[in-house]
Order: sequence, then structure tokens, then C-alpha cells
Amino acid sequence: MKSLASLALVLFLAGCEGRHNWLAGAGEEARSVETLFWVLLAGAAVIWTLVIGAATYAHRAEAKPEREQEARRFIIWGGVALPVLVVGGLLIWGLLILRDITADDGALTVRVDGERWWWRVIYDTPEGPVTTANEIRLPLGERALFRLTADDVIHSFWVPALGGKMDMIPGRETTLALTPRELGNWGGLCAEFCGGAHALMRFDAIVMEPEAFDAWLAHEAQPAQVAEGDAGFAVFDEEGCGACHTIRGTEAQGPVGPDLTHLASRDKLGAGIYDMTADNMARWITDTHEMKPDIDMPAYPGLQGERLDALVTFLMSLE
Ligand code: HEC
Ligand SMILES: [Cu+2]
Repeated sequence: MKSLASLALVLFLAGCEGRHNWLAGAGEEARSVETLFWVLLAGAAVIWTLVIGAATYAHRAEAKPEREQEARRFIIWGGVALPVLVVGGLLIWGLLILRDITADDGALTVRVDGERWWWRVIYDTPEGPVTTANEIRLPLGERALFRLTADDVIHSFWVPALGGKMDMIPGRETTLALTPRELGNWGGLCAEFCGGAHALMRFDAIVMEPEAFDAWLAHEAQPAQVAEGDAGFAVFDEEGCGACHTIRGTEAQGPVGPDLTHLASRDKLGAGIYDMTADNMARWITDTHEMKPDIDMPAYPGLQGERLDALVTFLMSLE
């Protein structure tokens, strides 16, 4: 029994390690949820002890009719008034936290659309929207407001170490603020079952120094640099990839899949699941559904040899 309990504890704590640790306290909002959690846990322990104590006492004590009145008072205060006060207080506190983490006053606004099974990410800047995908970068110490929606089914946006989570609902907008307090690459994921590749719907949430972030965003806003007559772009064009994907600065303006303008500047490929390497890129194109089952991109098993090499070289140059 004891070893079972310690095994359960080890498993529980193992789940807290690493970049998805919601107790890492890497964001302001995660810290307020964490405080709520510890207060709830400690409060529950105190109440449990009191209830068990009272039950034990009641079991052992002799029934005395003259103490009837006292017992009734105990039930009314301890069993009705106290729970109403405690639960009401927690409700108000929880609603205040919710108001804080959804309030519409971010210095930075990022729109994220949940798609099956990837993330469309749009930074609203004074110069206009900047579209990217599957990776979110945030400046350290600045409050970013996320405006969330979904394309066709419900998803849930969650960066455990920074804060959250929040449902993404088709046809509606929900908001969530994140104020990062620690540099790092904190993982994000979809926390609402959304179909086949749900478990492979992830993203990187990279917290950077503010100057580095500004430089990154300015670079993302630029169109791609594609040389006239690039052999890889020719393959991209001939295969019809541009029907679904956009590469800003070229004729490829497809709205269906992730924006590829600065694909190779992302850390990961395929919505946070593979390292961004030429090998993975080639397999993504030829063995698409082995790499990620169920996705809405067709596989191109016939694309081999020089044409595949040229296409991969081109895609890996989109920094
Ligand atoms: C029918 C639409 C469609 C076509 C055609 C298509 N794709 Fe895709 N592509 C998608 C979708 C949808 C995804 C996102 C899949 C996911 O992760 O769930 C995607 C993902 C990708 C990614 C990963 C992007 C990232 O952010 O990691 C790459 C790279 C890519 N496609 C390249 C190509 C290339 C190259 C071609 C042509 C040979 C092509 N695609 C053709 C729909 C398409
Ligand atoms: Cu999901």
C-alpha cells in the first residue's frame, strides 16, 4: 500500500518536470493559479482534519439530551455557514483571477486560430498583421493578450508554464493574457480533444529579451527572399503547394495550411513535433501521414531525387 502510494507520488511529480510544468512559475498568470492551488490544497487539508475530528468525537462521545441545542448550533455554523462563506470566498477570488487573466489590456495582441491540427498565429502590429504558425514568441515581462478562436472544432490553448488554459471556439473569440517572467522555450499544446492528431497539436512558446523579440517580429513581417528561377520554388509551384500555403513575396497565397514565409526560422516542424531538419522536411513531404496521421495535407510519395532535394533546400532556406 505504502509503495503504491509512493509510486503514485513519483508519477505525479514526474508529470511536473520540464517545460510543460505548470508549477514552474514562468509566467505571472501561472503564478496566480498556483497560489490558488496551494491555498485550496491547504484549506482542504484543514477542513478534512476538522471534519474527521468532529466525526470521531461524535462517534466516541456520549449522547447528552441537554447538549442538543449546542449540537444544532454547531451544525448550522459548521455545516451551513462555514461552507457558504468558504465556497463563496473562493468563487469571488477565482472570478477576480479570471477577470485579470482575460482583461483586454495587453501591450501586445496575438490572434491564434486553432486549426486541425495546427495553430495559425497573427501578431497585430501598428504596421499591420504579421502571420506565422505553430510557434509563439513573447517578450520577457510584457503582457501579451491572446485573442483566440477556432476554425471548425473546439480546441484549447495552453502553455502550462506561463498560464492558461482557454477554450478556442469556432465563431467566438475568447481572450487570455500571458506575462512571461522567465526566458526559455516553454511548450504549448491543445488541451481539448479535437480529433485524430490532437495529441500532435503542439507549439513552442519562446520567451525572448524584448530587443531580440522586436528584431524577430520585424523579420517575420518581411516577405520571403526567393531568387528568380529558384529550382526548389519551381517544384513547389508545379506540385500545387501554393494552393494551400502562403509564401509572402511569391504567387503562393493559399489560405488552407500554415504560412511558410519564414518556415525554417521555426524551431519545430509539423506543429511542435519534429526538429526542423532537412531529413524531417523530406519525410514530411513524401511520408506525410506516417509523420502525422490524419492531417489535411496530401502526401507526395512520387516526389523523389533531385526534385525533392531542390524543394527541401528551398524550404530550409525560408528563414
Ligand atoms: C490540401 C492542402 C495542402 C497542400 C496541397 C499542401 N499542404 Fe502542406 N500543409 C497543409 C496543412 C493543413 C498542414 C498542417 C498540418 C498539421 O500540422 O496538422 C500543412 C503543413 C505543411 C508543413 C509544415 C508547416 C509547419 O509549420 O511546420 C510544410 C513544411 C508543408 N505543409 C509543405 C508543403 C509542401 C512542400 C507542399 C507541396 C509539395 C504542401 N505542403 C502541400 C496543407 C497542404
Ligand atoms: Cu486538440
